[in-house]
Amino acid sequence: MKFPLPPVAPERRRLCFVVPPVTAEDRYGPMASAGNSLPPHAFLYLGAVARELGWHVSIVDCPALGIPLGECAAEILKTEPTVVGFTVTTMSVAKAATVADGVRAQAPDTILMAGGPHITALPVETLERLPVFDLGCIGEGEDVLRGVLKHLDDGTDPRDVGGIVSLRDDGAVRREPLLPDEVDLEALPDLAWDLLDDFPNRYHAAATYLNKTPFSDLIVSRGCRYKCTFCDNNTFGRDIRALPLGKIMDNIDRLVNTYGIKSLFFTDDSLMTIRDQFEEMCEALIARNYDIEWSINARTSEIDAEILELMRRAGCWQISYGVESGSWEILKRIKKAATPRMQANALELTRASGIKSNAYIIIGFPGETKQTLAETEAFIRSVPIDTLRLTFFTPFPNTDVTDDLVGNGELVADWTKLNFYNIAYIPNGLTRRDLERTYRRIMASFYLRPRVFASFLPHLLVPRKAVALFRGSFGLGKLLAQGPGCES
Ligand code: B12
Repeated sequence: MKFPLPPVAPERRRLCFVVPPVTAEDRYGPMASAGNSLPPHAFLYLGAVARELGWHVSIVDCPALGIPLGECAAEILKTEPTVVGFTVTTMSVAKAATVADGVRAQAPDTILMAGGPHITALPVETLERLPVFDLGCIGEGEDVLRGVLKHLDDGTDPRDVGGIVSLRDDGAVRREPLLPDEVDLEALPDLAWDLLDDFPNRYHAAATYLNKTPFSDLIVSRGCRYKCTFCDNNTFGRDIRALPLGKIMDNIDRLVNTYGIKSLFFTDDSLMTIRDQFEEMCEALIARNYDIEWSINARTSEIDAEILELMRRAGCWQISYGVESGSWEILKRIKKAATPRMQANALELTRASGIKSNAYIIIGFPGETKQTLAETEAFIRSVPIDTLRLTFFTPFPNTDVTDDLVGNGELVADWTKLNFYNIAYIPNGLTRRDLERTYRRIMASFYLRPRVFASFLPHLLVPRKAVALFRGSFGLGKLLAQGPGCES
Protein backbone atom coordinates (compact mmCIF):
# COMPACT_ATOMS: atom_id res chain seq x y z
CA MET A 1 0.00 0.00 0.00
CA LYS A 2 1.32 3.40 -0.97
CA PHE A 3 0.91 5.67 2.09
CA PRO A 4 -0.09 8.43 2.70
CA LEU A 5 -3.47 8.08 1.00
CA PRO A 6 -5.97 10.87 0.34
CA PRO A 7 -8.20 11.59 3.39
CA VAL A 8 -10.92 8.94 3.77
CA ALA A 9 -14.31 10.48 2.98
CA PRO A 10 -16.88 10.13 5.81
CA GLU A 11 -19.01 7.64 3.85
CA ARG A 12 -15.92 5.45 3.23
CA ARG A 13 -15.03 5.21 6.93
CA ARG A 14 -15.82 1.51 7.04
CA LEU A 15 -13.88 -0.96 9.14
CA CYS A 16 -14.33 -4.72 9.11
CA PHE A 17 -12.82 -6.78 11.94
CA VAL A 18 -12.11 -10.45 11.27
CA VAL A 19 -11.55 -13.49 13.47
CA PRO A 20 -9.66 -15.88 11.12
CA PRO A 21 -11.42 -19.14 10.21
CA VAL A 22 -9.69 -21.53 12.60
CA THR A 23 -11.90 -24.55 13.16
CA ALA A 24 -12.64 -26.42 16.37
CA GLU A 25 -10.49 -29.23 14.93
CA ASP A 26 -7.59 -26.79 14.42
CA ARG A 27 -7.95 -25.74 18.03
CA TYR A 28 -8.62 -29.01 19.82
CA GLY A 29 -7.92 -31.93 17.46
CA PRO A 30 -10.01 -34.99 18.37
CA MET A 31 -11.58 -33.12 21.28
CA ALA A 32 -13.17 -30.52 18.97
CA SER A 33 -16.67 -31.29 20.14
CA ALA A 34 -15.71 -30.58 23.75
CA GLY A 35 -14.28 -27.12 23.03
CA ASN A 36 -15.66 -23.63 23.49
CA SER A 37 -16.50 -20.72 21.22
CA LEU A 38 -16.20 -17.30 22.87
CA PRO A 39 -16.79 -13.76 21.61
CA PRO A 40 -13.72 -11.78 20.43
CA HIS A 41 -13.15 -9.29 23.24
CA ALA A 42 -10.51 -7.48 21.19
CA PHE A 43 -13.22 -6.33 18.78
CA LEU A 44 -15.78 -5.61 21.48
CA TYR A 45 -13.34 -3.02 22.82
CA LEU A 46 -11.82 -1.86 19.51
CA GLY A 47 -15.19 -1.72 17.72
CA ALA A 48 -16.59 0.57 20.39
CA VAL A 49 -13.56 2.85 20.06
CA ALA A 50 -13.73 3.01 16.23
CA ARG A 51 -17.43 3.82 16.38
CA GLU A 52 -16.72 6.74 18.70
CA LEU A 53 -14.49 8.13 15.94
CA GLY A 54 -17.34 7.95 13.42
CA TRP A 55 -16.28 4.76 11.64
CA HIS A 56 -18.86 2.16 10.62
CA VAL A 57 -17.81 -1.17 12.14
CA SER A 58 -18.62 -4.81 11.22
CA ILE A 59 -17.27 -7.99 12.78
CA VAL A 60 -16.88 -11.15 10.73
CA ASP A 61 -16.23 -13.84 13.34
CA CYS A 62 -15.50 -16.69 10.93
CA PRO A 63 -15.40 -19.56 13.48
CA ALA A 64 -18.64 -18.47 15.17
CA LEU A 65 -20.42 -17.93 11.86
CA GLY A 66 -19.02 -21.16 10.41
CA ILE A 67 -17.48 -19.39 7.40
CA PRO A 68 -14.92 -21.67 5.70
CA LEU A 69 -11.53 -20.38 4.57
CA GLY A 70 -12.50 -20.18 0.90
CA GLU A 71 -15.51 -17.93 1.57
CA CYS A 72 -14.07 -15.49 4.09
CA ALA A 73 -12.77 -12.88 1.64
CA ALA A 74 -16.17 -12.66 -0.07
CA GLU A 75 -17.96 -12.27 3.30
CA ILE A 76 -15.56 -9.51 4.31
CA LEU A 77 -15.98 -7.69 1.00
CA LYS A 78 -19.76 -7.66 1.44
CA THR A 79 -19.17 -5.12 4.22
CA GLU A 80 -17.43 -2.81 1.68
CA PRO A 81 -14.49 -2.11 3.98
CA THR A 82 -11.81 0.54 3.61
CA VAL A 83 -9.83 -1.11 6.42
CA VAL A 84 -9.85 -4.80 7.39
CA GLY A 85 -8.45 -5.67 10.83
CA PHE A 86 -7.54 -9.27 11.71
CA THR A 87 -6.89 -10.52 15.23
CA VAL A 88 -4.16 -13.16 15.18
CA THR A 89 -2.73 -15.78 17.48
CA THR A 90 0.31 -17.79 16.48
CA MET A 91 -1.83 -20.65 15.19
CA SER A 92 -4.22 -18.41 13.23
CA VAL A 93 -1.85 -15.95 11.56
CA ALA A 94 -1.26 -18.08 8.45
CA LYS A 95 -4.99 -18.45 7.81
CA ALA A 96 -5.46 -14.72 8.40
CA ALA A 97 -2.81 -14.06 5.74
CA THR A 98 -4.57 -16.39 3.29
CA VAL A 99 -7.82 -14.51 3.81
CA ALA A 100 -5.98 -11.19 3.49
CA ASP A 101 -4.50 -12.38 0.17
CA GLY A 102 -8.05 -13.11 -1.01
CA VAL A 103 -9.24 -9.63 -0.04
CA ARG A 104 -6.20 -8.02 -1.67
CA ALA A 105 -6.81 -9.95 -4.90
CA GLN A 106 -10.38 -8.70 -5.23
CA ALA A 107 -10.07 -5.23 -3.67
CA PRO A 108 -6.42 -4.12 -3.97
CA ASP A 109 -7.00 -0.74 -2.30
CA THR A 110 -8.18 -2.21 1.00
CA ILE A 111 -5.91 -1.43 3.96
CA LEU A 112 -5.06 -4.69 5.68
CA MET A 113 -4.14 -4.57 9.33
CA ALA A 114 -3.38 -7.24 11.94
CA GLY A 115 -3.11 -7.17 15.72
CA GLY A 116 -3.24 -9.61 18.60
CA PRO A 117 -0.88 -11.86 20.56
CA HIS A 118 1.16 -13.14 17.62
CA ILE A 119 1.91 -9.78 16.01
CA THR A 120 2.73 -8.44 19.46
CA ALA A 121 5.17 -11.28 20.16
CA LEU A 122 6.91 -11.25 16.75
CA PRO A 123 6.03 -8.02 14.95
CA VAL A 124 8.93 -7.68 12.52
CA GLU A 125 9.38 -11.36 11.67
CA THR A 126 5.65 -11.75 11.04
CA LEU A 127 5.44 -8.85 8.60
CA GLU A 128 8.60 -10.01 6.87
CA ARG A 129 7.12 -13.48 6.40
CA LEU A 130 3.59 -12.24 5.62
CA PRO A 131 3.93 -8.89 3.82
CA VAL A 132 0.25 -8.91 2.79
CA PHE A 133 -0.47 -6.97 6.00
CA ASP A 134 0.05 -3.23 5.51
CA LEU A 135 0.03 -2.48 9.21
CA GLY A 136 0.55 -4.48 12.39
CA CYS A 137 -0.49 -3.33 15.85
CA ILE A 138 1.87 -4.20 18.68
CA GLY A 139 0.29 -4.61 22.13
CA GLU A 140 -2.90 -2.99 23.38
CA GLY A 141 -4.85 -1.76 20.41
CA GLU A 142 -7.29 0.99 21.37
CA ASP A 143 -4.94 3.98 21.22
CA VAL A 144 -3.00 2.61 18.26
CA LEU A 145 -6.22 2.13 16.31
CA ARG A 146 -7.39 5.62 17.25
CA GLY A 147 -4.10 6.96 15.87
CA VAL A 148 -4.36 4.97 12.64
CA LEU A 149 -7.96 5.98 11.93
CA LYS A 150 -7.23 9.64 12.64
CA HIS A 151 -4.28 9.56 10.23
CA LEU A 152 -6.50 7.97 7.57
CA ASP A 153 -9.20 10.60 8.17
CA ASP A 154 -6.58 13.33 7.78
CA GLY A 155 -4.70 11.81 4.83
CA THR A 156 -1.44 11.45 6.78
CA ASP A 157 0.78 8.35 7.09
CA PRO A 158 -0.62 5.78 9.58
CA ARG A 159 2.71 3.93 9.61
CA ASP A 160 4.09 6.66 11.87
CA VAL A 161 1.71 5.88 14.74
CA GLY A 162 3.44 4.56 17.89
CA GLY A 163 3.03 0.78 18.27
CA ILE A 164 2.74 0.20 14.51
CA VAL A 165 4.91 -2.22 12.56
CA SER A 166 4.82 -1.80 8.77
CA LEU A 167 6.52 -2.29 5.47
CA ARG A 168 8.28 0.95 4.50
CA ASP A 169 8.86 2.32 1.02
CA ASP A 170 12.46 1.05 1.01
CA GLY A 171 11.14 -2.50 1.43
CA ALA A 172 12.24 -2.83 5.07
CA VAL A 173 9.90 -3.69 7.91
CA ARG A 174 10.05 -1.06 10.65
CA ARG A 175 8.46 -0.89 14.08
CA GLU A 176 7.62 2.38 15.76
CA PRO A 177 8.27 2.70 19.50
CA LEU A 178 5.25 1.82 21.64
CA LEU A 179 2.91 4.60 22.74
CA PRO A 180 4.13 5.96 26.09
CA ASP A 181 0.97 5.26 28.11
CA GLU A 182 -1.21 2.27 28.80
CA VAL A 183 -4.78 2.53 27.52
CA ASP A 184 -6.95 4.38 30.04
CA LEU A 185 -9.52 1.73 30.94
CA GLU A 186 -11.73 4.29 32.69
CA ALA A 187 -12.17 6.20 29.44
CA LEU A 188 -13.13 3.21 27.28
CA PRO A 189 -16.65 3.00 25.88
CA ASP A 190 -18.82 0.02 26.86
CA LEU A 191 -18.18 -3.27 25.10
CA ALA A 192 -19.93 -3.45 21.73
CA TRP A 193 -21.75 -6.80 21.88
CA ASP A 194 -24.33 -5.40 19.48
CA LEU A 195 -21.69 -5.71 16.71
CA LEU A 196 -21.73 -9.51 16.97
CA ASP A 197 -24.22 -11.41 14.82
CA ASP A 198 -26.74 -13.17 17.00
CA PHE A 199 -24.86 -12.77 20.29
CA PRO A 200 -24.93 -14.80 22.57
CA ASN A 201 -26.49 -17.66 20.61
CA ARG A 202 -23.48 -18.36 18.41
CA TYR A 203 -21.16 -18.80 21.38
CA HIS A 204 -20.92 -21.61 23.90
CA ALA A 205 -18.85 -22.85 26.82
CA ALA A 206 -16.56 -25.89 26.82
CA ALA A 207 -17.88 -29.24 28.00
CA THR A 208 -16.02 -28.84 31.30
CA TYR A 209 -18.41 -25.98 32.04
CA LEU A 210 -21.70 -27.60 32.94
CA ASN A 211 -23.91 -24.67 33.80
CA LYS A 212 -26.85 -22.64 32.60
CA THR A 213 -27.30 -20.95 29.21
CA PRO A 214 -27.26 -18.34 27.66
CA PHE A 215 -23.58 -18.12 28.44
CA SER A 216 -20.88 -15.50 27.84
CA ASP A 217 -17.42 -14.73 29.07
CA LEU A 218 -16.30 -11.29 30.21
CA ILE A 219 -12.83 -9.74 30.48
CA VAL A 220 -12.55 -6.69 32.71
CA SER A 221 -8.86 -6.54 33.60
CA ARG A 222 -5.53 -6.56 31.82
CA GLY A 223 -2.12 -7.91 32.80
CA CYS A 224 -0.82 -10.35 35.37
CA ARG A 225 1.87 -9.69 37.94
CA TYR A 226 3.18 -13.27 38.04
CA LYS A 227 6.15 -14.50 36.02
CA CYS A 228 5.21 -18.00 34.82
CA THR A 229 7.82 -18.60 32.15
CA PHE A 230 5.57 -20.42 29.65
CA CYS A 231 2.80 -17.81 29.51
CA ASP A 232 2.51 -15.38 26.62
CA ASN A 233 1.89 -12.12 28.44
CA ASN A 234 3.44 -9.88 25.79
CA THR A 235 0.24 -7.91 25.17
CA PHE A 236 -0.67 -6.69 28.63
CA GLY A 237 2.54 -7.24 30.60
CA ARG A 238 2.98 -7.49 34.35
CA ASP A 239 0.95 -4.53 35.61
CA ILE A 240 -2.57 -5.54 36.44
CA ARG A 241 -5.41 -3.06 36.19
CA ALA A 242 -9.15 -3.37 35.89
CA LEU A 243 -12.09 -1.38 34.63
CA PRO A 244 -13.58 0.73 37.42
CA LEU A 245 -16.28 -1.12 39.38
CA GLY A 246 -19.07 0.99 37.89
CA LYS A 247 -18.05 -0.01 34.36
CA ILE A 248 -17.70 -3.67 35.29
CA MET A 249 -21.20 -3.65 36.73
CA ASP A 250 -22.63 -1.73 33.73
CA ASN A 251 -21.24 -4.43 31.43
CA ILE A 252 -22.65 -7.23 33.58
CA ASP A 253 -25.94 -5.40 33.70
CA ARG A 254 -26.14 -5.30 29.92
CA LEU A 255 -25.17 -8.95 29.63
CA VAL A 256 -27.92 -9.90 32.07
CA ASN A 257 -30.67 -7.46 31.13
CA THR A 258 -30.15 -6.94 27.39
CA TYR A 259 -28.78 -10.35 26.39
CA GLY A 260 -30.37 -12.59 29.01
CA ILE A 261 -27.07 -14.10 30.14
CA LYS A 262 -27.53 -16.63 32.94
CA SER A 263 -23.99 -17.90 33.22
CA LEU A 264 -20.81 -15.85 33.04
CA PHE A 265 -17.11 -16.81 32.90
CA PHE A 266 -14.51 -14.19 33.90
CA THR A 267 -11.72 -15.28 31.55
CA ASP A 268 -9.33 -12.61 32.83
CA ASP A 269 -5.80 -13.86 33.49
CA SER A 270 -5.76 -12.95 37.16
CA LEU A 271 -8.70 -10.81 38.28
CA MET A 272 -8.53 -12.21 41.82
CA THR A 273 -5.01 -10.85 42.27
CA ILE A 274 -6.47 -7.40 42.77
CA ARG A 275 -8.19 -8.60 45.88
CA ASP A 276 -9.84 -5.36 47.04
CA GLN A 277 -11.45 -4.64 43.68
CA PHE A 278 -12.44 -8.27 43.30
CA GLU A 279 -14.12 -8.27 46.72
CA GLU A 280 -15.98 -5.06 45.79
CA MET A 281 -17.22 -6.75 42.63
CA CYS A 282 -18.44 -9.74 44.66
CA GLU A 283 -20.25 -7.43 47.08
CA ALA A 284 -21.87 -5.59 44.18
CA LEU A 285 -23.02 -8.90 42.66
CA ILE A 286 -24.55 -9.89 46.00
CA ALA A 287 -26.30 -6.51 46.27
CA ARG A 288 -27.76 -6.76 42.75
CA ASN A 289 -28.97 -10.30 43.31
CA TYR A 290 -28.89 -11.23 39.61
CA ASP A 291 -30.18 -14.60 38.47
CA ILE A 292 -26.73 -15.65 37.24
CA GLU A 293 -23.99 -18.05 38.19
CA TRP A 294 -20.39 -17.31 37.32
CA SER A 295 -16.97 -18.87 37.21
CA ILE A 296 -13.45 -17.49 37.04
CA ASN A 297 -9.80 -18.29 36.26
CA ALA A 298 -7.62 -18.13 39.36
CA ARG A 299 -4.36 -19.10 40.99
CA THR A 300 -4.43 -21.48 43.94
CA SER A 301 -2.23 -19.00 45.84
CA GLU A 302 -5.13 -16.53 45.96
CA ILE A 303 -7.48 -18.82 47.82
CA ASP A 304 -8.60 -18.85 51.43
CA ALA A 305 -11.84 -19.86 53.14
CA GLU A 306 -12.99 -16.24 53.52
CA ILE A 307 -12.77 -15.34 49.83
CA LEU A 308 -14.38 -18.62 48.84
CA GLU A 309 -17.34 -17.89 51.09
CA LEU A 310 -17.74 -14.41 49.59
CA MET A 311 -17.50 -15.81 46.06
CA ARG A 312 -20.03 -18.51 46.76
CA ARG A 313 -22.50 -15.96 48.14
CA ALA A 314 -21.92 -13.80 45.05
CA GLY A 315 -22.91 -16.67 42.72
CA CYS A 316 -19.59 -18.36 41.89
CA TRP A 317 -20.11 -22.01 40.97
CA GLN A 318 -16.71 -23.00 39.52
CA ILE A 319 -13.07 -21.90 39.72
CA SER A 320 -10.60 -22.85 36.98
CA TYR A 321 -7.17 -23.10 38.56
CA GLY A 322 -3.84 -22.79 36.75
CA VAL A 323 -2.32 -25.74 38.64
CA GLU A 324 0.04 -26.59 35.73
CA SER A 325 1.97 -29.47 37.35
CA GLY A 326 2.06 -31.78 40.35
CA SER A 327 5.85 -31.75 40.43
CA TRP A 328 7.61 -29.30 42.73
CA GLU A 329 10.70 -29.44 40.46
CA ILE A 330 8.62 -28.33 37.47
CA LEU A 331 6.67 -25.69 39.40
CA LYS A 332 9.97 -24.12 40.47
CA ARG A 333 11.38 -24.29 36.97
CA ILE A 334 8.37 -22.54 35.40
CA LYS A 335 8.32 -19.95 38.22
CA LYS A 336 4.76 -20.76 39.22
CA ALA A 337 5.25 -19.38 42.74
CA ALA A 338 3.19 -22.20 44.24
CA THR A 339 4.03 -25.57 45.80
CA PRO A 340 2.05 -28.81 45.27
CA ARG A 341 1.05 -28.63 48.94
CA MET A 342 -0.37 -25.09 48.56
CA GLN A 343 -2.23 -26.13 45.44
CA ALA A 344 -3.72 -29.21 47.11
CA ASN A 345 -4.76 -27.11 50.09
CA ALA A 346 -6.61 -24.61 47.86
CA LEU A 347 -8.38 -27.43 46.03
CA GLU A 348 -9.48 -28.95 49.33
CA LEU A 349 -10.76 -25.60 50.59
CA THR A 350 -12.66 -25.15 47.34
CA ARG A 351 -14.29 -28.56 47.68
CA ALA A 352 -15.26 -27.71 51.26
CA SER A 353 -16.84 -24.43 50.10
CA GLY A 354 -19.18 -26.16 47.66
CA ILE A 355 -17.60 -24.47 44.60
CA LYS A 356 -16.43 -26.79 41.78
CA SER A 357 -12.77 -26.90 40.72
CA ASN A 358 -11.57 -27.17 37.14
CA ALA A 359 -7.80 -27.77 36.95
CA TYR A 360 -5.59 -26.66 34.05
CA ILE A 361 -2.64 -29.04 33.91
CA ILE A 362 0.21 -29.06 31.40
CA ILE A 363 2.68 -31.86 30.60
CA GLY A 364 5.90 -31.79 28.60
CA PHE A 365 7.69 -28.76 30.07
CA PRO A 366 11.46 -28.46 29.58
CA GLY A 367 12.96 -30.55 32.38
CA GLU A 368 9.97 -32.92 32.46
CA THR A 369 10.97 -36.56 33.11
CA LYS A 370 9.12 -39.82 33.65
CA GLN A 371 9.47 -39.11 37.36
CA THR A 372 7.89 -35.61 37.18
CA LEU A 373 5.09 -36.94 34.96
CA ALA A 374 4.42 -39.65 37.53
CA GLU A 375 4.29 -36.99 40.24
CA THR A 376 1.69 -35.05 38.24
CA GLU A 377 -0.38 -38.19 37.74
CA ALA A 378 -0.20 -38.97 41.46
CA PHE A 379 -1.13 -35.37 42.29
CA ILE A 380 -4.22 -35.48 40.07
CA ARG A 381 -5.31 -38.71 41.79
CA SER A 382 -4.83 -37.25 45.24
CA VAL A 383 -6.69 -33.91 45.02
CA PRO A 384 -10.41 -33.13 44.82
CA ILE A 385 -10.92 -31.72 41.32
CA ASP A 386 -14.18 -31.93 39.42
CA THR A 387 -13.00 -31.37 35.86
CA LEU A 388 -9.58 -31.40 34.23
CA ARG A 389 -8.19 -29.59 31.20
CA LEU A 390 -4.96 -31.30 30.24
CA THR A 391 -2.73 -29.73 27.60
CA PHE A 392 0.82 -29.99 26.28
CA PHE A 393 3.51 -27.45 27.02
CA THR A 394 3.54 -25.07 24.04
CA PRO A 395 6.53 -22.84 23.33
CA PHE A 396 4.88 -19.59 22.24
CA PRO A 397 7.21 -17.03 20.66
CA ASN A 398 8.88 -14.44 22.84
CA THR A 399 7.99 -15.99 26.17
CA ASP A 400 10.41 -16.28 29.11
CA VAL A 401 10.69 -20.03 28.63
CA THR A 402 12.54 -19.53 25.31
CA ASP A 403 15.98 -19.61 26.98
CA ASP A 404 15.09 -22.88 28.69
CA LEU A 405 14.22 -24.67 25.43
CA VAL A 406 17.56 -24.87 23.69
CA GLY A 407 19.60 -27.89 24.65
CA ASN A 408 16.79 -29.28 26.81
CA GLY A 409 14.55 -30.74 24.14
CA GLU A 410 13.37 -30.59 20.56
CA LEU A 411 10.96 -28.13 18.95
CA VAL A 412 8.75 -30.19 16.69
CA ALA A 413 5.95 -27.92 15.48
CA ASP A 414 5.40 -24.87 13.30
CA TRP A 415 3.28 -21.79 14.12
CA THR A 416 0.03 -23.35 12.90
CA LYS A 417 0.32 -26.17 15.44
CA LEU A 418 0.85 -24.03 18.55
CA ASN A 419 -2.52 -24.61 20.17
CA PHE A 420 -1.83 -26.44 23.50
CA TYR A 421 -3.21 -29.73 22.08
CA ASN A 422 -0.39 -30.66 19.70
CA ILE A 423 2.96 -31.84 20.94
CA ALA A 424 5.16 -28.92 19.95
CA TYR A 425 8.16 -29.68 22.14
CA ILE A 426 9.72 -32.93 23.30
CA PRO A 427 11.90 -32.64 26.41
CA ASN A 428 15.20 -34.56 26.43
CA GLY A 429 14.79 -38.07 27.78
CA LEU A 430 11.15 -38.35 26.71
CA THR A 431 9.62 -39.33 23.38
CA ARG A 432 6.47 -38.19 21.59
CA ARG A 433 5.02 -41.58 22.46
CA ASP A 434 5.72 -41.06 26.16
CA LEU A 435 3.85 -37.75 26.10
CA GLU A 436 0.93 -39.13 24.08
CA ARG A 437 0.59 -42.16 26.32
CA THR A 438 0.76 -40.09 29.49
CA TYR A 439 -1.86 -37.73 28.10
CA ARG A 440 -4.27 -40.54 27.25
CA ARG A 441 -3.66 -42.34 30.52
CA ILE A 442 -4.29 -39.24 32.64
CA MET A 443 -7.47 -38.33 30.74
CA ALA A 444 -8.83 -41.88 30.87
CA SER A 445 -8.00 -42.46 34.49
CA PHE A 446 -9.45 -39.08 35.51
CA TYR A 447 -12.71 -39.06 33.56
CA LEU A 448 -13.42 -42.78 33.87
CA ARG A 449 -12.71 -42.86 37.61
CA PRO A 450 -15.95 -44.07 39.24
CA ARG A 451 -16.27 -41.04 41.55
CA VAL A 452 -15.74 -38.52 38.74
CA PHE A 453 -17.88 -40.47 36.30
CA ALA A 454 -20.70 -40.74 38.84
CA SER A 455 -20.54 -36.99 39.57
CA PHE A 456 -21.56 -36.28 35.96
CA LEU A 457 -24.62 -38.52 35.96
CA PRO A 458 -27.08 -36.04 37.57
CA HIS A 459 -26.33 -33.58 34.74
CA LEU A 460 -27.99 -35.97 32.30
CA LEU A 461 -31.35 -34.93 33.74
CA VAL A 462 -30.92 -31.34 32.52
CA PRO A 463 -31.19 -31.28 28.69
CA ARG A 464 -28.68 -28.49 27.97
CA LYS A 465 -26.14 -30.02 30.35
CA ALA A 466 -26.74 -33.44 28.83
CA VAL A 467 -25.86 -31.97 25.42
CA ALA A 468 -22.60 -30.52 26.79
CA LEU A 469 -21.84 -33.80 28.47
CA PHE A 470 -22.48 -35.69 25.25
CA ARG A 471 -20.15 -33.33 23.36
CA GLY A 472 -17.48 -33.83 26.04
CA SER A 473 -17.85 -37.63 26.10
CA PHE A 474 -17.70 -37.81 22.32
CA GLY A 475 -14.48 -35.72 22.34
CA LEU A 476 -13.01 -37.88 25.10
CA GLY A 477 -13.91 -41.06 23.22
CA LYS A 478 -12.23 -39.79 20.05
CA LEU A 479 -9.17 -38.73 22.00
CA LEU A 480 -8.83 -42.11 23.68
CA ALA A 481 -9.28 -43.90 20.36
CA GLN A 482 -7.02 -41.67 18.23
CA GLY A 483 -4.61 -40.04 20.67
CA PRO A 484 -4.10 -36.31 21.08
CA GLY A 485 -2.91 -33.82 18.47
CA CYS A 486 -4.35 -32.35 15.31
CA GLU A 487 -2.25 -34.52 13.02
CA SER A 488 -3.35 -37.87 14.39
C1 B12 B 1 -10.34 -15.29 26.07
C2 B12 B 1 -9.23 -15.95 25.30
C3 B12 B 1 -9.60 -16.78 24.25
C4 B12 B 1 -11.03 -16.87 23.74
C5 B12 B 1 -11.39 -15.70 22.85
C6 B12 B 1 -10.24 -15.23 22.04
C7 B12 B 1 -10.62 -14.00 21.28
N1 B12 B 1 -10.64 -14.13 19.98
O1 B12 B 1 -10.87 -13.00 21.84
C8 B12 B 1 -11.02 -18.22 23.02
C9 B12 B 1 -11.44 -19.27 24.02
C10 B12 B 1 -11.85 -18.35 21.78
C11 B12 B 1 -9.52 -18.40 22.76
C12 B12 B 1 -9.06 -19.27 21.83
C13 B12 B 1 -7.71 -19.53 21.67
N2 B12 B 1 -6.71 -19.08 22.42
CO1 B12 B 1 -6.93 -17.72 23.75
N3 B12 B 1 -6.95 -16.47 25.07
C14 B12 B 1 -7.86 -15.77 25.64
C15 B12 B 1 -7.30 -14.83 26.72
C16 B12 B 1 -7.45 -15.50 28.08
C17 B12 B 1 -7.89 -13.44 26.70
C18 B12 B 1 -7.95 -12.81 25.28
C19 B12 B 1 -8.73 -11.55 25.29
O2 B12 B 1 -9.81 -11.50 24.76
N4 B12 B 1 -8.23 -10.51 25.92
C20 B12 B 1 -8.89 -9.22 25.98
C21 B12 B 1 -8.71 -8.49 24.65
C22 B12 B 1 -9.19 -7.07 24.79
O3 B12 B 1 -7.33 -8.51 24.38
P1 B12 B 1 -6.71 -9.02 23.00
O4 B12 B 1 -7.56 -10.06 22.38
O5 B12 B 1 -5.27 -9.34 23.19
O6 B12 B 1 -6.82 -7.71 22.10
C23 B12 B 1 -6.08 -6.53 22.34
C24 B12 B 1 -4.73 -6.48 21.61
O7 B12 B 1 -4.17 -7.75 21.38
C25 B12 B 1 -5.02 -5.74 20.34
N5 B12 B 1 -5.57 -6.46 19.20
C26 B12 B 1 -5.99 -7.72 19.08
N6 B12 B 1 -6.45 -7.95 17.86
C27 B12 B 1 -6.32 -6.82 17.15
C28 B12 B 1 -6.64 -6.52 15.83
C29 B12 B 1 -6.41 -5.22 15.36
C30 B12 B 1 -6.76 -4.90 13.95
C31 B12 B 1 -5.84 -4.24 16.21
C32 B12 B 1 -5.59 -2.88 15.72
C33 B12 B 1 -5.50 -4.56 17.53
C34 B12 B 1 -5.75 -5.84 17.99
O8 B12 B 1 -5.99 -4.80 20.77
C35 B12 B 1 -6.89 -5.43 21.69
C36 B12 B 1 -7.40 -4.41 22.67
O9 B12 B 1 -6.36 -3.83 23.42
C37 B12 B 1 -5.80 -14.76 26.26
C38 B12 B 1 -4.80 -14.44 27.35
C39 B12 B 1 -4.56 -12.95 27.37
N7 B12 B 1 -4.44 -12.41 28.52
O10 B12 B 1 -4.48 -12.28 26.36
C40 B12 B 1 -5.60 -16.13 25.63
C41 B12 B 1 -4.62 -16.29 24.45
C42 B12 B 1 -4.83 -15.14 23.50
N8 B12 B 1 -5.06 -17.51 23.80
C43 B12 B 1 -4.13 -18.21 23.37
C44 B12 B 1 -4.31 -19.39 22.61
C45 B12 B 1 -3.07 -20.22 22.32
C46 B12 B 1 -5.57 -19.79 22.17
C47 B12 B 1 -5.95 -21.00 21.33
C48 B12 B 1 -4.93 -21.52 20.33
C49 B12 B 1 -6.37 -22.12 22.32
C50 B12 B 1 -7.15 -23.24 21.68
N9 B12 B 1 -6.49 -24.36 21.39
O11 B12 B 1 -8.31 -23.11 21.46
C51 B12 B 1 -7.21 -20.46 20.62
C52 B12 B 1 -6.88 -19.68 19.33
C53 B12 B 1 -8.13 -19.13 18.72
C54 B12 B 1 -7.85 -18.25 17.54
N10 B12 B 1 -8.90 -17.63 17.05
O12 B12 B 1 -6.75 -18.12 17.06
C55 B12 B 1 -2.77 -17.60 23.68
C56 B12 B 1 -2.16 -17.00 22.42
C57 B12 B 1 -0.65 -17.16 22.36
C58 B12 B 1 -0.16 -16.97 20.97
N11 B12 B 1 1.00 -16.33 20.85
O13 B12 B 1 -0.74 -17.42 20.03
C59 B12 B 1 -3.11 -16.59 24.80
C60 B12 B 1 -2.25 -15.32 24.82
C61 B12 B 1 -3.00 -17.34 26.16
C62 B12 B 1 -1.60 -17.52 26.63
N12 B12 B 1 -1.07 -16.71 27.53
O14 B12 B 1 -0.94 -18.43 26.20
N13 B12 B 1 -8.81 -17.63 23.56
